[in-house]
Amino acid sequence: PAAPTAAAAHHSAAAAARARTTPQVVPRPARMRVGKGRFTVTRHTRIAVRQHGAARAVAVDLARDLRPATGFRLPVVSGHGRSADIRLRLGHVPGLTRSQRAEGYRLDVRRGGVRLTAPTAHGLFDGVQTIRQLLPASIASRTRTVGPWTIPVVHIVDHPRYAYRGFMLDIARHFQTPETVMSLIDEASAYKINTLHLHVSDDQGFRIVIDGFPNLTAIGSQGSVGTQGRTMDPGGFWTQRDYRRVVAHAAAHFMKVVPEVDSPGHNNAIIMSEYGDTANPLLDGHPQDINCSRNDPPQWNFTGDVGYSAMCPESENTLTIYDAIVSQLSAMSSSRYYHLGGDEVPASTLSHDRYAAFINEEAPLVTARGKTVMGWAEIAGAGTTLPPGSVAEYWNPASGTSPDTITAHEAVAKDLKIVMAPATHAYLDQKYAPGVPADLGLSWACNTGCDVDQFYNWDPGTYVTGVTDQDVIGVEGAMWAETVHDLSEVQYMVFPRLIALAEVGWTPQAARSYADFLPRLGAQGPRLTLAGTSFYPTPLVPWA
Ligand code: TNX
Repeated sequence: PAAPTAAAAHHSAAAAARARTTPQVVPRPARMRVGKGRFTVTRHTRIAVRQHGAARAVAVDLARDLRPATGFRLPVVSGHGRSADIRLRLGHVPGLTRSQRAEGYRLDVRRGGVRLTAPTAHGLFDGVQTIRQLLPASIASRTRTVGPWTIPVVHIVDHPRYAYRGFMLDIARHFQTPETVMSLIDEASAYKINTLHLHVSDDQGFRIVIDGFPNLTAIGSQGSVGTQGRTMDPGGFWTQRDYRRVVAHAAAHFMKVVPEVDSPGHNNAIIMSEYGDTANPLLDGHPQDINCSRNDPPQWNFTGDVGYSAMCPESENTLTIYDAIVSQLSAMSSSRYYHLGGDEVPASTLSHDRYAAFINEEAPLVTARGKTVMGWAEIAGAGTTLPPGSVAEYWNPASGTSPDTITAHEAVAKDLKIVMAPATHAYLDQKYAPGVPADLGLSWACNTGCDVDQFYNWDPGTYVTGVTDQDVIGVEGAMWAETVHDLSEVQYMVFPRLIALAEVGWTPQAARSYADFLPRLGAQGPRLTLAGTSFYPTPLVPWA
């Protein structure tokens, strides 16, 4: 960690003073008016909730969040409650448009009590995250701490800018346990991130059991980046039960899970697993015909090389394998989207026509399972036919009118929607600064660094000229895992940058400013620390 500079220390004193007076909420609410005085949570405070089901579950979660630090009982009571309670209810919020109702909420904190209203349980959950941040940072402590547990008097009407606010995690390059992923769900959802995109397969490993294709995990999960020469990176896989547990944990945090098995490239692990699967009754006995990689026969490659592997679009076996993958993952996943990958297949590996043929074969497998096709932006290229409303994830750093923005233009021309994840503003695997951190991160998109300023200072709605805000459904931070091995390394790359992206995705552009953001981000430092979340203490931020 870099030593704080004198300027940062000075900022930090100023930030601490502001923190005592101004609410430090991230993402910044769309509308917030701060009044005088404070509400105090005491050992008599109750949480009242009018409705049953999902709304009540949110109330129970709030109580559970606040109990460790306060030591209060905070009983959850049903019904209207008393004015001195923290009262949650599903109900109409005037001033929210139709689309804003999905996650909008209204929070009224008075000296005498707290009232949270939302049209949906998801909105209540978002409002609860705001309440947690309005409490002192020590609320994040996992052991009993002294209060007072006050919430400033505020009136908030809030809703997200974009419906899709994603965090992508690559569990293929290095395996991560379900527990690690569930911790990240807890941490991301606290900043109102609502989608977990799981990249479950890549050249180095296939990570989820697929019924009928035991080799995918028996063979395909054994390695990871660096396996040769680094015996501490053993690989691993999830059972379908593990996957369902993660989906359920995400659902409890109002996050939807989008699975991705990359195709037709980035799949050497699938090829290595199935190429020799001649006895599999689901295949035709000649599964070697799936291999269109540069190597024939294929061979393991545990480096970070990309672009050499591809499955053959002409092979029935290829389709059989993908049909099983798509149908089983779709059935277990909560998002309406299924991500079929589609990135980085150079014409020297598979001609563009064959690439497009592959995408055109796989897309119907996805729609047949009731899912909307999502893929990296290359899926919009010449020759592909995708249903309107399919989603292209734009990852190229090119912006404005640059010729490299072609994939975004092709996507819009085909009536696709866009998730913005330009590498220079949304790639969580890139180094913060040259050589920082020394042992983690890549730098291909960020030679001069990609710190929170880069992650904050861009507008997804105008990033590519000709792609309008109407075309964009959201943003996503992508945590590729060539260099990270465990939860704490992942957290160090993810935080604090994902918090900046969370605000890019939530807060109206006109209500965002970097200067206003920095002290609010700084206020998250003690919260992350108390929660045991490792993060990069960038010198750009006046940490509280
Ligand atoms: C490019 S971006 C990739 C990934 C790598 C990443 C590393 C994209 C769709 N593909 O395969 O992990 O760069 O930063």
